[in-house]
Amino acid sequence: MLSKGDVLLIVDVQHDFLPGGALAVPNGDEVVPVLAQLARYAEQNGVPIVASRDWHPENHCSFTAQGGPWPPHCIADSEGASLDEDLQLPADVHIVDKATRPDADAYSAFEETGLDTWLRRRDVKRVVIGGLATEYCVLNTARDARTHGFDVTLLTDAIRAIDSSDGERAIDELRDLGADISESSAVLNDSL
Ligand code: VGL
Ligand code: ZN
Repeated sequence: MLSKGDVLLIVDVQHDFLPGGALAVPNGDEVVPVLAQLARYAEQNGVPIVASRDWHPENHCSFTAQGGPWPPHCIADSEGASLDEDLQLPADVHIVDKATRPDADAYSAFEETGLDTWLRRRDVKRVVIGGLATEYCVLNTARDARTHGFDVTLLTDAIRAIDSSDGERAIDELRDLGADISESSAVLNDSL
């Protein structure tokens, strides 16, 4: 279940990471209905929802033109950077934008976003995480959540990797860091 002390953190479910996007994650669209259901359930239970966005300037250092590893993606205010509408997030979702400066990349939603403070003010103890991509922004966000002292539940049916073996390694690392690795049904089912 989701209850007081929990937050639902949806990582980077943006058009550019979905099929047809500039940096599409294979089968990334499969997380959308799962996260939409979780968001509805969180809202019903008064559990806050945070959605992170990768939010780069046009000349970002992670882009190939600047010698970085990625094609241009998630350019601030572009269509590709917008959150997928099918998530149907409530109006009071807390949006966190990251990697907004040209000269630094940031894979974690905790990096220079004030997220830690925001969560502490709301007495959050556990961060329930899904989104894209498993071995980049999900991994770094979940790792930082553990470093900041939060319990972490990683939802295996609500994440997808760019590379499947890197994704498996990311899950193993988070398990070793004490994250609970579960399917969303374990969170949605009140009897568990
Ligand atoms: C991401 C690659 C580049 C992510 C962001 O959100 O996982 N991956 N920028
Ligand atoms: Zn990026």
